[in-house]
Amino acid sequence: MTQNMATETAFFSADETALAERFLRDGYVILPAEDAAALTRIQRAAASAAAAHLGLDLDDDATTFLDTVHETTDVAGLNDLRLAVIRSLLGEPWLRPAYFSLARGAIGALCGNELAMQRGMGLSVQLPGDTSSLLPLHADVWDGDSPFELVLWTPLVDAMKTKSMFIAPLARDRDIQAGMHAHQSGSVEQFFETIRDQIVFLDVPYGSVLLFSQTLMHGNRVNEEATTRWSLNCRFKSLLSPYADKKIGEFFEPITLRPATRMGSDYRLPRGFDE
Ligand SMILES: O=C(O)CCC(=O)C(=O)O
Ligand SMILES: [Fe+2]
Repeated sequence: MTQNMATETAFFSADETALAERFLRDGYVILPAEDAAALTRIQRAAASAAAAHLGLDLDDDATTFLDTVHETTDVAGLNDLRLAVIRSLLGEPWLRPAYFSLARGAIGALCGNELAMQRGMGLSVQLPGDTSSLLPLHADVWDGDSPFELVLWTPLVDAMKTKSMFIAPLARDRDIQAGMHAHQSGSVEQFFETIRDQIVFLDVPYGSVLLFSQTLMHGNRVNEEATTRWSLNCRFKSLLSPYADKKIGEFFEPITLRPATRMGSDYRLPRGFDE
């Protein structure tokens, strides 16, 4: 292992090595968005779509508009609002490249530079006190995702405490998952109570992004802060790493296929060589 680390260090830049060490220690990293203009554009597009859906005007302050959307919508209207906004965002051809640009360098360092990106994207909107749109503790890998995926999670407003998501840091997660079978008869909520003191809520201010491995247990709770949470999530993986249920061409799409891989995939040995 020590030998390996030394060899790896010789091939990686100091920045890449430092980032890799943080990721391998915690299972996640929180970083400033690499392309601030792209984040502003995405936030503005989300707020504009929400304002249009609600029949409201949007002034210059998209952050305040999103933070206070619970003043103009209720739980009954929430899912329609969420769907209207994500449809509008995904209808913009610039959206997915802009989203990738928020963490292109970090994804490259942690995952590789020949990538598949989720075709869709998730949007969470959590009104203060809303109990109806919660994602209980889970790891996506339990439900058909590949363990090789990295999730890029981007808040469009400050996401602090219960307004954010929680995660079981890597140092705790693997032990907890190893002992989980003992809790199989109870509910997820009961299980959550047993590990409550081992999870952390991730403070991710607007302007930053979170990259995490969805093999770590994570989820959210009732937002007990005074303002509404808005966040996007999208999965990336090294193009040629193993897939689970979510396949290339359906759920994932190659975004940075390199010419040598394209040529190699298309190559067929002349007849006779493989017989
Ligand atoms: O946004 C959240 O609270 C949870 C997100 C999540 O589960 C995911 O992106 O896999
Ligand atoms: Fe998840």
